[in-house]
Amino acid sequence: MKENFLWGASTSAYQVEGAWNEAGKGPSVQDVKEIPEGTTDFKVAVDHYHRFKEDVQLFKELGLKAYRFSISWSRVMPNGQVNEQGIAFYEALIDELISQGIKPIVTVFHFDLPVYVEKKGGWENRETITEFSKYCQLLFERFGEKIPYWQTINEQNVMALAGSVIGTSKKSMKEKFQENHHMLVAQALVTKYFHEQDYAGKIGPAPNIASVYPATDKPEDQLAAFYMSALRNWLFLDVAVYGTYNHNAWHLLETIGAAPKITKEDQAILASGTCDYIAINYYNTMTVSAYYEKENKIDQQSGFGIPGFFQSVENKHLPLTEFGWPIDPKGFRFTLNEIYSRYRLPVLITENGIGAKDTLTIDGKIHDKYRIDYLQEHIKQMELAEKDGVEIIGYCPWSALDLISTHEGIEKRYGFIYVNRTETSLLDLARYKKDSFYWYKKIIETNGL
Ligand code: BGP
Repeated sequence: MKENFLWGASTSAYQVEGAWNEAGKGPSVQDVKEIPEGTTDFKVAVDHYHRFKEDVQLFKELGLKAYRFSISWSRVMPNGQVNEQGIAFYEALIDELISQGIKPIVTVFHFDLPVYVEKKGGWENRETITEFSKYCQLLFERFGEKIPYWQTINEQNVMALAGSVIGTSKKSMKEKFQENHHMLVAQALVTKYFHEQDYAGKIGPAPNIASVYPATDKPEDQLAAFYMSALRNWLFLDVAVYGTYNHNAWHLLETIGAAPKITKEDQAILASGTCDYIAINYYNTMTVSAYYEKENKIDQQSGFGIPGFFQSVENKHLPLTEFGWPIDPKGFRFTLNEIYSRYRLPVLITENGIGAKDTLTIDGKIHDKYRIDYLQEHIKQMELAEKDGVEIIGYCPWSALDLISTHEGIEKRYGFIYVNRTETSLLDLARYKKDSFYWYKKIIETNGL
């Protein structure tokens, strides 16, 4: 990859930190949501809040050039007021990273709306736009000089399309797309503010983008793929990059009665706060046919159907992970190219990885060859995408260390670093380097070679 490429790794606040009610932190929707039976909650997570120095040491040994994490809104503004102890935690983390030569990459909002905001109606209430702006202004003021890349909102498209699974919203499509609209306005407002203040860093959205394949060569399947992509991918990036709704996505939303109410003023705001770069999370592609009636199993990566437009189908050419997500490295190259040819903005990969049930051996090893294979194939395709001409800033796989999966507990592990705990017992929370740790270290040292 090109010089100064940001080989990194990612996490999010509620999935690693723990200390869910310490040092003035208020609850977020993730702390109070119903969790699936048999999986752990987020109260201790992997105790990164107390062990961040040890973790940053391991990141340094791994050779990370960048670490992408999120800030917990309910830790720094638990009830609308600043919690200086929360700010102090992130300040210490950021300074520790910088002192070890690791660039801090920050996501402002990753699925964890504070409960005090949710109680007032959450994103359905327009006042949340103001609350979010206050929160972002605080972060920019305190950390604006130290962060080279900011992401406004993680996987806003997943919140709109699979909110019930990840615990962010259980409402109807109509209500969710109204919430979504308010988030888009909030994102544009803070982006505009960030630019006006002339901070040194760059700011962008972080949706989960997946190219969509037609199930067959039938023209109606082609159109189905086009429409799913408009709704799942381009709606979010068109607003972030061009400041306007994608007209196909809008037509679909109107047809199913889910188009949000938007004002002239909103339109002007969207146009005035467009992004500097695009961050994306990529796990796999989607495959769809023309619509037929079918029950949909929804999670972040499963498909879904919209009557009259498209229906997700299985892609029999793709193997599945242990947790049933398709594996499609070539789709990664295709997705990166699709994004770049539409928007011509640099792309930062903020998530990519494989969830698996790792085993800690008696001598403290984790032989995660499946993870090495998965990441290696994706890196190869990313390098081909770069050769195709896509401008890529960095690659931050999910996840730097093991963390609690949003809806499948600790047993679905993603990290380079193993954390010794189970769903039901915290054990000693000790850190162990997986085989993938040593492999990724070499990848970084040789700049991908
Ligand atoms: C993305 C989220 C992450 C993470 C990842 C893996 O949707 O941004 O927070 O959870 O998916 O998902 P899961 O934990 O469900 O396997």
